[in-house]
Amino acid sequence: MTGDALVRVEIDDRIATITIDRQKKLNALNPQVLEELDSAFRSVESNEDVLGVILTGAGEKAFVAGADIGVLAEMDPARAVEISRQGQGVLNRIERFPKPVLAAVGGYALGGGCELALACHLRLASENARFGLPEVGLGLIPGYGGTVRLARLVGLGLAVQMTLTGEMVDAGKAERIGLVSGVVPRAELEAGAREFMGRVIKHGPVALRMALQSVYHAVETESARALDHEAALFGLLAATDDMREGLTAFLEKRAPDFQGR
Ligand code: DAK
Repeated sequence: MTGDALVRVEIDDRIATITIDRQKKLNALNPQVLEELDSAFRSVESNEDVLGVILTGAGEKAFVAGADIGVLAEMDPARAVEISRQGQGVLNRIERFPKPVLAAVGGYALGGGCELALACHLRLASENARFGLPEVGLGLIPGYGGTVRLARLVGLGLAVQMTLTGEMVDAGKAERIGLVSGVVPRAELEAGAREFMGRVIKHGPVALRMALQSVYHAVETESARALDHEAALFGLLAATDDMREGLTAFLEKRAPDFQGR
């Protein structure tokens, strides 16, 4: 690896914040950023102290303004396949991450940056956030899952509209169409993301992991098989201390104390 790190990880009160910090290029995704993102998520996955992850971009202007256009401009077909594999690998790791991942979007989330936010389980935007898939204007199509994940979230009509026009959607519209869960002033994004994640990770970690597994498995599977899978996960949960603790705590009218097993 050459130069300074472009991704940093901070852990505080059981939440890991992963920050992409390449501000002079609006946090655009180059191979170094993708490699560091991958190792950041790997390290957080194996850290038992971490219950949830906030992914964000440094600076006031951008979450991530896309894949690095300079890198894309130089790729030949073989390099395009490499770039594609690397990016898809990172985004798939995030989507399948066993702990909740929230994108805190403070500014532009364009192209690969929008796709990165889409790969996260939850999204919170600041008022200056802008989402868009401008790839067709560059003679490209979204290559990190945007043509798949956007339609799942906002429906086919809006996804096709955003993909074909390449136009940006502001934070208010993003909330109305279900692209983000909420919008807060830029100065409150970090605190808002932590508060949101706090409302998630107070729950049983095993239940959260299995809920994510079930929901994401279901969107790719026909209903009968998805229901079988959900039932199997439910059976596994019945063997956990957390499930017993959650049910007992309710009956005893106290807060549960989940241990993650
Ligand atoms: N890549 C590289 N540099 C970028 C960049 C990007 N995506 N976005 C911004 N920058 C750089 C600018 O070039 C500028 O650098 P300097 O000229 O100062 O060196 C710096 O960041 C500040 O940007 P601006 O001066 O342009 O700032 P403005 O406020 O005027 O404009 C903007 C902000 C976000 C509207 C504008 O920067 C912009 O339009 N940026 C490009 C947005 C974009 O088109 N994003 C989509 C990129 S395409 C694939 C997988 C994935 C993809 C493709 C293939 N395969 C699997 C093969 C994904 C493709 C994309 O994401």
